[in-house]
Amino acid sequence: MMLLHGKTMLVTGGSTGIGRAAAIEAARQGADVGINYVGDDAAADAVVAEIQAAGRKGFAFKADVADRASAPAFVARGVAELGKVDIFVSNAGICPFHAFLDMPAETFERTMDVNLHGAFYMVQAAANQMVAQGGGGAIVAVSSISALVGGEFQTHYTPTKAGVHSLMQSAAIALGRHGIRCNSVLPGTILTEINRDDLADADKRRRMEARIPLGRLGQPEDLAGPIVFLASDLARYVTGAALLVDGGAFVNLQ
Ligand code: NAD
Ligand code: RM4
Repeated sequence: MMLLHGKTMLVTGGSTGIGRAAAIEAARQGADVGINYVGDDAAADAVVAEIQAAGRKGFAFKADVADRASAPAFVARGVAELGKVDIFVSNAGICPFHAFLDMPAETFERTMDVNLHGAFYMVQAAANQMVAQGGGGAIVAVSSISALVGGEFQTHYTPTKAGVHSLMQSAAIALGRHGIRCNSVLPGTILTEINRDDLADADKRRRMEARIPLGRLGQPEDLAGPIVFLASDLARYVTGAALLVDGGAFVNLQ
């Protein structure tokens, strides 16, 4: 059984990491998929090629989610290419690790603009399209375990992830009457570009691994199943929920 047969999905930050894995799995599960990204065009083209190899339609849309105009533009492109928007995955994010006391204002504000403001406008644009279509929909935001716990070098980042988690809770209420479900996934530490430098510190990496009951850091593909599940009709009565996908790290106090 294909969980997303006949559906269309848009995902921000779909060229690498978690967004890439979600886009490819969604295509394997029967969805046509459009990705948004910044940076490396070849990486985005490769994801589109994998979507097409799964027999689905795919396209890539290069735009900075911090630019408010990118949100209606991405959704309009999705409608033009795929006909409708059934599923929206708000995933694009950055984490430029930095100490708190001398955090440059630009670093704080850029992180807020991309991770939180970008998510807000993207989700709002997708929701308006879903309401206009009239057939409901599913929105999944990639929040983080960092919505629930802090990080010494993440004082700019963790509030954005708490904000995204909260955005899904409030949007679930605002959009329930339209049959649009809103949920978040809370990944633990997943090996991607976002933390490649941070985890190059062998001591820190060992410390992170030691906290995880399942005994390893995550891979982007570990998020694909949970995102597809929340997007699918199997989760038809799930809204306003947050799913930790962290190998058990959060609950491991002692
Ligand atoms: P990644 O760096 O591999 O992927 C980031 C993606 O977002 C890329 O496709 C990139 O092009 C895109 N992107 C970055 N800035 C953008 C912008 N301004 N506009 C549009 N696209 C932009 O990292 P990842 O780990 O896959 O991160 C994806 C999401 O997962 C982020 O929101 C991150 O906070 C979240 N997350 C990651 C982890 C982890 O440990 N890797 C844990 C919890 C949550
Ligand atoms: C996550 C979590 C991880 C970190 C990434 C960048 O939300 O905090 O530990 O590596 O962000």
